[in-house]
Amino acid sequence: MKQERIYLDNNATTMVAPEARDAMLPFLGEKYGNPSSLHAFGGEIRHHLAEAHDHVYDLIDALDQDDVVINSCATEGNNTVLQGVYHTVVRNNAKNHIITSNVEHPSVLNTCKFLETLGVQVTYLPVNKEGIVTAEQVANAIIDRTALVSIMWANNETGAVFPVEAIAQAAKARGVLFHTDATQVIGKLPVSVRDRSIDFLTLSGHKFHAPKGVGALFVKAGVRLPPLLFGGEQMGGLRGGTHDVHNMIGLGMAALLAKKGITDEQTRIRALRDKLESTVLREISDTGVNGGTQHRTPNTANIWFKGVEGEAVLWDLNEHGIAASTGSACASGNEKASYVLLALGIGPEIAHSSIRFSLSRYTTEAEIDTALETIRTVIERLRNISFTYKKG
Ligand code: 7TS
Repeated sequence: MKQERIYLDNNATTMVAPEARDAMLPFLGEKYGNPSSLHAFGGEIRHHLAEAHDHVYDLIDALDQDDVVINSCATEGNNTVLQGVYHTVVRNNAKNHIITSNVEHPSVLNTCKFLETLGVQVTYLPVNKEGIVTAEQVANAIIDRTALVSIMWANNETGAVFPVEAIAQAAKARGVLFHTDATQVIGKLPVSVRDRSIDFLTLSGHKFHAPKGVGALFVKAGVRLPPLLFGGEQMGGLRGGTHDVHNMIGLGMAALLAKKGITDEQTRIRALRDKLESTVLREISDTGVNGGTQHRTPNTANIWFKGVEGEAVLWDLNEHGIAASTGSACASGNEKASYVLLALGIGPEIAHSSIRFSLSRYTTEAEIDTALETIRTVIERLRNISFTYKKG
């Protein structure tokens, strides 16, 4: 009998929504025109793309005058913003300081490290125990030379939600550009750029049931940002390259579904996450939650299990058909504790014993019940064979 598989790694990627897949199929078949062509083959595509594009505007509450550039992923968006600001502001105005946090995704951190080699000074603000930086921290770090503040809206490992609106206001008050990597909040909590304090926002479609390989970058009306990819006039000249038509259609449908589900669906997901977390904490001794629980994306639980190796837990869970994730990154063959968890002030042992469970609209209560039973069995087994684990 084929084992049932349970997917609890939705912060890594999500299943493509069947509605998005169905919407895309004609564009992998008879509707193959290039939307930049003047003839009817192009015309019919333009019409569909405009509709899909509108759904992405709606999802983040952008104005018609704003630019929403459809690109390949959040990594591309984050690079476009950081490298673009370097070219427009840092090089031209001698403002050579960028503020970010120490728990950003590598697409922000590694781009910042690269900019440091070009002479940019970067402040990596430390997060507090809750896993966030405050607007006050950001305000205090701004200096006359600050060109950009780049702070994520929600963290991928802990789900911690940053006070982005307040941080954006703090940057705006000092005339500093503000960027947020909203990859992990889109589709999970309402997102709006309507109050005009956010200059750039990046997102990735595959985190909310669009296909992989498509994302978006919001650029507020009136803000100048050069393209990362120079080419034709696609995306108003902000990103060259023939439109990725089927992926854009998938993104549009996923955006429409995400906007619709933001309340009811997310309430259900939150209840399932809370059930998973509270049952683990109640029924398995020596466990705890990493980061604050108050301001968190509704789908994420990052739990430590004293005395076990996260990798071993993952492996055992996988053997039982359950997919989750450790917070740890595997760098050049060395198992390193997650830099995000260490940044919260958690010791390496606890960080190494941590597992991220992330749910989605397709997660069922029956799956959570099965997962709970398996987690119990796996942790018990690993602790029984552990030389070091002592209850208490
Ligand atoms: N920003 C954040 C906050 C992310 O979580 C990720 C992916 C990215 C950017 C990059 O997205 P991409 O589509 O360009 O790759 N985060 C994760 C994760 O947590 N596990 O796998 C990928």
